[in-house]
Formats: sequence, C-alpha cells, structure tokens
Amino acid sequence: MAYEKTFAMIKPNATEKGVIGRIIDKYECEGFSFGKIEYTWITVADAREFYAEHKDRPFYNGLVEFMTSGPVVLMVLERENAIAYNREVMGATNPDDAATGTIRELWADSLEANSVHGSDSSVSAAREIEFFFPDYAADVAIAA
Ligand code: FUP
Repeated sequence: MAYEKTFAMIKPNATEKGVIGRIIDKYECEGFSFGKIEYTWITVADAREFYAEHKDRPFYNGLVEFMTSGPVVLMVLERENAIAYNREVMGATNPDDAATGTIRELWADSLEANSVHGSDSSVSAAREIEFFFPDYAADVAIAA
C-alpha cells in the first residue's frame, strides 16, 4: 500500500458543538499525521466551487449555506492508504448508515451536517489539497 495524502475538513456543526479536539484525536489514534491544519471560515464562492459536482442537486444551495455558516478545520491527512482508510474512519455520508465508532456516527447531526468531509479518490484528494492549500500542493508530490 502506498503512503498517501488526503484532504479532510471538520464541518461547521462539529466546530460549533466543540468536538474539534475529539475528531483530531480520532485521526491521531488512527495513525494519521497532519501535513496541514487550518482553522478558518470558507467563503460562499469557495463552497460553491468545492461542491460544484453537486450544483444541479436540490441540496446544493443548502449545503453551501451550511458550509459557510461557521468555522471549519481544513486538513491534509497522511498515512498508508490514507484516502480509502479515512473514508472508513469517517463512516457513511448519511449518519444513519455510518458504522459504530466512526466520526459521522459519533458526531454527525444529519445527512447535510455530517461533521466531516474526506476526499473520495486520489483525483479528488489532489484537487481538494490544491484547492485549499495551493502552495503546499506545489511543494509536495501528491500520491496519485
Ligand atoms: P461524501 O463524499 O461522503 O462527503 O458525500 P457526497 O460527496 O455524496 O456529498 C457531499 C455532501 O453533500 C455530504 F457531505 C452531505 C451533502 N449531501 C446532502 O446534504 N444531501 C444529500 O442527499 C447528499 C449529500
């Protein structure tokens, strides 16, 4: 298995309820290290572009509104098989389907306010790291 980088984000419902530390602890316990980590707010323009693949879906405007409603934590997570492994650690998109002990099972509030984002493929990881951390992406080889 390859050592990889993936992009992850702690979403506004999780920062609002004060579980940043517990989510970061989970990533550390699962063997991830942090290439980048930044507490910030994302702009409406960035949220629209980040989720552009969903622009024709009925939930798109609400998703953009939610993602810009509070602070987020942007991260590059690194470890062996980081992209697929982080999808397991996060759990299913809908918390009703998320396995016991996953981040979304523990801290999601709904399908929309599902506590974390994680890249779903090597193509997405490269795009998402470049999107939020262009200087970092230019300086490192992102495993494809
Ligand atoms: P994921 O890769 O698990 O983040 O899931 P998707 O890319 O399918 O969806 C992106 C985000 O859109 C999810 F985190 C939550 C939101 N979403 C909804 O609000 N409603 C839906 O029906 C599907 C997704």
